[in-house]
Amino acid sequence: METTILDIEREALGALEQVADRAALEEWRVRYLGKKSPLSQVMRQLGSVAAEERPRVGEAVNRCRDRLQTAWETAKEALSERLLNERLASERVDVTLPGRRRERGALHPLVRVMQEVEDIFLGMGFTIAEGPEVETDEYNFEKLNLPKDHPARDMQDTFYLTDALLLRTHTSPMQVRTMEAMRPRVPVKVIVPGRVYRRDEDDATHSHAFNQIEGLVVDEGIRMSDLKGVLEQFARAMFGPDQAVRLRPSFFPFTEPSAEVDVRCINCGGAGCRVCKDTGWIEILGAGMVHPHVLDWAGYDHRRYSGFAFGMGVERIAMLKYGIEDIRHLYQNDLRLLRQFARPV
Ligand code: FA5
Repeated sequence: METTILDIEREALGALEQVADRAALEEWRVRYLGKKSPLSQVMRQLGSVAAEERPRVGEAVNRCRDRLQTAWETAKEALSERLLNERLASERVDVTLPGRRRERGALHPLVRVMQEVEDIFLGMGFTIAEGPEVETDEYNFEKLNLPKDHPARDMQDTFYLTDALLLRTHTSPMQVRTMEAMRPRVPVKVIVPGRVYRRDEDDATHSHAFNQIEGLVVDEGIRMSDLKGVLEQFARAMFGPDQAVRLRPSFFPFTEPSAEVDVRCINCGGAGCRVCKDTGWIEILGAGMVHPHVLDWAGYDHRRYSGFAFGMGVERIAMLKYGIEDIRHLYQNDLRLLRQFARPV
């Protein structure tokens, strides 16, 4: 009987050495320490052992069970430690590994220029408004003194959705919308950035979809010299402190008098070059004093109030500022162009 116990112990300890994971360990425990284990069977047979032998055999079984129990506990701890070490090793972070480089985005040059223009006008006390790109004929033309069949409409032929709805050809409808929303309060002092559309043939300086920034100031006593002063201030902030500005007489049905505004050619400084077509000047915007009709229709009596307005092409400003010779470069998303502007946002 006692040799059987020793065999059981040897076999159990041998099997314990083979245990490699928690499931096997549990299996081992059930098999050698459970109710149906060989040791329990020996205990059950104790009745058939001679009475004087019984205490010794019983004791031997108990000692054997104690040793197996201790061996199991030791194995369990060793296994836990091994599994933990394996996990630590497999999940170790190698801090010497170089990090993954993140591609850094940048503002598109047009967005950058828009923000610069906005900042300059915010600094002069303007607020920013936005208007709809799908506009009514009424606001895009009629309320701007451009009745149906007015020949000046041809200068801004566009994409019509219905007879009365179109993609706006300029941001000027927002002059009217802003005044209607503000009346009778003054001063009105707002800029309006936004996308506009025209049936222009695309070429180096024209696009069928482009961006404008409208400006409008209405108050008592606003004069042409205020317009010139604001635009000079803008040109110097945008292009440099010595930048000169020139107003050329022009025509817009919604301003009277009207002007086109040129800046001294950034490329040649006024000497004459290909960029300025040898004139020494480059046009950046249209402007003028708000026409009395437009003021009256929008709810500001022209006998009391006056105002100026301007509308600049954002692409043209960006091209001038950054020496981009073809407007189409701004829309093609060629990374070689965009990377040049990849300063941190
Ligand atoms: C206008 O759009 C007037 N609404 C401007 C205005 C506002 C006048 C307020 C008076 C008072 P014009 O069509 O000239 O004007 O366009 C204004 C500017 O938009 C131009 O100076 C030019 O910089 C830009 N521009 C015009 N057409 C295009 C085009 N097809 N592609 C890119 N830029 C353009």
